[in-house]
Amino acid sequence: MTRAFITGVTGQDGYYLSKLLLEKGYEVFGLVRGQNNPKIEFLQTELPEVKILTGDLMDTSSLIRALNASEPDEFYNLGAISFVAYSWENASLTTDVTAKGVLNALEATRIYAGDDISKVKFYQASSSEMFGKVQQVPQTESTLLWPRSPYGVAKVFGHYMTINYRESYGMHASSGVLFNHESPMRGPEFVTRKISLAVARIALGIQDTLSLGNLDAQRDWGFAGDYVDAMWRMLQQPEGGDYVISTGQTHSVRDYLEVAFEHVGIADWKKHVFQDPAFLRPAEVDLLVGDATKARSTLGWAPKVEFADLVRMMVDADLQRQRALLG
Ligand code: NAP
Ligand code: G4F
Repeated sequence: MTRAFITGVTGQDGYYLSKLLLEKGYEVFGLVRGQNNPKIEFLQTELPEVKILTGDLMDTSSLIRALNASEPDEFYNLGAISFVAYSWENASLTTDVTAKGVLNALEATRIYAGDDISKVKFYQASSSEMFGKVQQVPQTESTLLWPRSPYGVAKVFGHYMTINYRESYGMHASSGVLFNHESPMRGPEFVTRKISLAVARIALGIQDTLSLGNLDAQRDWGFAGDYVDAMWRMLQQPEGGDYVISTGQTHSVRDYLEVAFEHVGIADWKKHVFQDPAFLRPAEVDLLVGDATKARSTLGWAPKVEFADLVRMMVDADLQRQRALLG
């Protein structure tokens, strides 16, 4: 049985990746932080086969202990402070977890592997946010990085540290430069889920308005279920590498609103949506669109879910949850 160890197992991607690996017959171990993390209950209900280990990316010894306990063949480092807006207010904490946490994870892996560095393959969750003020459209593995947020800067550190461990120690370490990917499991702080939740509640008459920031920002949005498959494929390659994972299509926040409201039969959505400067960012990433040619040719990976279907999937899931709450 192949064994996988996942940090960030309580997050969106942790859920889909665990599900995928369990379906493939893996034994899955997940790191959970905190002494009474409320997300454990959800994980134990939805994916009871996942074996929970406690620890924190800021505590290297906890990572070494977790690796010794799980003895993984594959290590997926998904844990991070991942909300960009939060990272300006909490830049130091974001750096400790999202940047230094990667070094801790790599170093724990090196110590765990001892003389046999080939015994574990490592995946780092890098991000299109690293492209920031984009220097090339579309963005590829070799596009110059120009991060625009403390989160983006932290991810650049983790990205280069992963490459450095590959080059310095011969570690099978891969960095997935993933563009935005969403699902019904997305946290409600992110714009897609914030909208799908509000649209469901507006359609059911529970809520009337929705406050947002920049409606013109453009993102290359894909489905999280498709993207975790790319992570797994990277670790099945003979050597580690860096891969852009994206759909190649970009849409604005406005486009997302259009499709979401249309799906519930509301044509005049503008009367429900207001712009609130509180949701504007000190520096914005205006346009992200990726070129996943390398992933297509080397990994045989391609996204399956299209933008409009993704939006409808998210609105339908929130309608179902809100109806269940109404009883
Ligand atoms: P997410 O839902 O925000 O999940 C983040 C996970 O990190 C949670 O399980 C969280 O645990 C954990 N975490 C936070 N601080 C930690 C710490 N100090 N030690 C250990 N774990 C900690 O994020 P996601 O959307 O699944 O994304 C997964 C990874 O991919 C992240 O690294 C993210 O930055 C990166 N990424 C995401 C996207 C995207 O569009 N989703 C795109 C590119 C890259 P709690 O549940 O306890 O908070
Ligand atoms: O949904 P968002 O918060 O995602 P963002 O900042 O692109 O970050 C996500 O994707 C990254 C990959 O590029 C990941 F690395 C990162 O961990 C995270 O998963 O915001 C998307 C866009 C932004 O331009 C933002 O300014 O939507 C705009 N937006 C407009 N109004 C809003 C809002 N974003 C949020 N969260 N809330 C709003 O009210």
